[in-house]
Amino acid sequence: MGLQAEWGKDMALVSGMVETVHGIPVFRGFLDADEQRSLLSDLRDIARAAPPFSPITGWGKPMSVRITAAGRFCWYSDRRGYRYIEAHPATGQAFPPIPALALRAWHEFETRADPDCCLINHYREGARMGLHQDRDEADFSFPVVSISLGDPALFRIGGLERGDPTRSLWLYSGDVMVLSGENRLRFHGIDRIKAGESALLKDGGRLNLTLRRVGEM
Ligand SMILES: O=C(O)CCC(=O)C(=O)O
Ligand SMILES: [Mn+2]
Repeated sequence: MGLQAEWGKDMALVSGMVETVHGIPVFRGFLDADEQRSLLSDLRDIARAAPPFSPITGWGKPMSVRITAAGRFCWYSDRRGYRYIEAHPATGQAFPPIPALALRAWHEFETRADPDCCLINHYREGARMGLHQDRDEADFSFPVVSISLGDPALFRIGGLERGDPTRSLWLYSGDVMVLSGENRLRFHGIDRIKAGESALLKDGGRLNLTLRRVGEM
């Protein structure tokens, strides 16, 4: 029950076009062109204070995606495994605050608490992200709110088991996607980006922000 009714309420709050793709709500063009540029400028400041890095997978290979974060937590991986960290691995400093526009997106869908992590992924041409679940957070009743900027990405979404059938959809600059309720723990990943489609990022590529609530309330 709840889910349907709640989405009805939330969707009414959000302007722009809502597409439900394979049961996942995608708010197309949630951020307009000015908002995308403004968020990007905040992200540049964050990248200066907390330089993006390529986490090492359990296999000892660097990921093709470069990562940094805003907020208290950043996802991290090295040979010891993956976890959330609270200090930048190179600078030892805390991560910068979450940009206001990203917080605004979160609050359209979740009002119980602020996110404590805004993970920022940078995909250059050829970068991808393998199928995984987001399950290192304390409370799965909080959504993961995803914002896309720059080149389009082919997002793959499956079920609750790794081997479940998957479907794919394109995420475009300004789109916001919400993984919540029964969708929260679905396996998902990025197969590829379509490089050179968007002029938003000076050197091309794609940024993805995921707002999460990592810690206990
Ligand atoms: O880049 C995306 O759209 C997805 C990123 C993702 O799944 C993650 O960072 O956990
Ligand atoms: Mn994920």
